[in-house]
Amino acid sequence: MPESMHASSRFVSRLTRRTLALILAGGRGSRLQKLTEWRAKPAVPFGGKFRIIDFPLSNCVNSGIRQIGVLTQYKADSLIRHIQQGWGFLRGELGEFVDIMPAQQRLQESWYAGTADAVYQNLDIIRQRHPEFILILAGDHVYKMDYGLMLAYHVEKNADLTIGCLEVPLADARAFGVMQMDAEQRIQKFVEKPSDPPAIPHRPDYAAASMGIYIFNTGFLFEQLIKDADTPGSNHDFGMDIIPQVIQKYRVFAYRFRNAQSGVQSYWRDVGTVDSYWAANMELIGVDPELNLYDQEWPIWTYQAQTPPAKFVFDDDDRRGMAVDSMVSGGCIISGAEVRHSLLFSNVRVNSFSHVLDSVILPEVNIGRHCRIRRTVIDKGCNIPPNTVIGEDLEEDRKRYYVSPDGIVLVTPDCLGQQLHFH
Ligand code: ADQ
Ligand code: ADP
Repeated sequence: MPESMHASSRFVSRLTRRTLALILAGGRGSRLQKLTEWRAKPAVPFGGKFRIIDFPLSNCVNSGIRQIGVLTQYKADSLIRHIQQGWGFLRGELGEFVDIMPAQQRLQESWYAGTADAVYQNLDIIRQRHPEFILILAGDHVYKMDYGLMLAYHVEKNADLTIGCLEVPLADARAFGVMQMDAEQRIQKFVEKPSDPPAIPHRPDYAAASMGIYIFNTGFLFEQLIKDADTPGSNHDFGMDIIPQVIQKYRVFAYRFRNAQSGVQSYWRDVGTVDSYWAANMELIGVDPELNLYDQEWPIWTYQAQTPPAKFVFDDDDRRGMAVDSMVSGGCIISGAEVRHSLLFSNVRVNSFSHVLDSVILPEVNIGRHCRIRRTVIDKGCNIPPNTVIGEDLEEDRKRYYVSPDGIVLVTPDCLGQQLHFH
């Protein structure tokens, strides 16, 4: 490594060590329908053996940020369990931790009002950690990002606040905070979820959207939160209240999320709907997906259940159990059945004469004999009775299951009249 690179990685690691990451993991994500009826969106399983929150958590650890708070609220049971089981490997004696920060720490009657309130309610705990920078992240986005580069940029710009920014098609921009910057990337205007989003100059079909990723200097953040808490009528939300308030007076910069080497925008997905959830999982099966889970330089850490290898069985009549063009996790048994272009999470069983195509099957699902399942997401623990056909006649499916605008069927235990499943 050349001397200058040594110096710059030392510089970055000094910054990451002085950073506390706060992951906002409280939102409900109701557009995921029944996948988030009983669990917070960050706890939704993703990619065969992960949960969505493993992505921001892994980004922190891989970036050298090992002081992390997870702010929970809505249906946090499975989220908390997952973090306790899977993320205990950080070394407390080295000052590393993942703290779970539930709502109602400050003896207030209310749960977190908005994202800023979620942080405000934990001010005392945060203060005790003495961070110099606070990195605020959403717990429900799937992406890989080196936050160290963003921190270096924040310091270089001498910024009070830096916001991660992504170019999105203008047509989608209404779902985001949208910003306008000057030539130095200093933000001049910021509107949360505008009805008429402004395009990027010279790129009329794109807007500069906030990724909901913020780096604040700690003192500056505290001042703003305390001010906001006393502001009548505030929603106590970063995008709606805090950011629009500070851009005129302070140094607020956009950090453009691009692949540092190629200049190409990097992978980032908000798997907020059943369609986008299905599509993002399906993408992983491709030959060269944008999100490479096999990248040893940027491992995605998770809770590893103890499972035996996946097994493919020829049944008694010599029918082949097989999966092609698919990802199959540990503990699965495909016996005399055919799985094509599908993603199977851990401990799934597919029994003889059944066909599974273009589907995402969450852990512990059992698919009985003679089933045909196509373009379907099946929630954890479902027991699909023999002879079930899903995804062929959507009108029929709509009577029992949720069918998305793109025609993806979502099957949850209650649709099958089944006992809900606890672990
Ligand atoms: P949204 O994603 O619409 O926009 P929000 O619903 O507030 O904003 O969620 C942000 C994150 O905070 C999510 O991870 C959510 O789970 C979590 N969260 C929400 N309320 C919470 C609470 N009270 N306690 C704890 N966690 C909570 C935001 C920004 C936009 C930006 C998009 C990018 O406001 O400006 O463009 O993210 O996705
Ligand atoms: P996860 O699937 O996130 O690990 P659990 O193991 O707690 O969460 O739940 C598994 C299944 O049980 C989910 O499909 C969910 O629908 C259901 N479930 C979870 N918690 C409850 C609850 N409190 N009441 C009813 N059903 C629940």
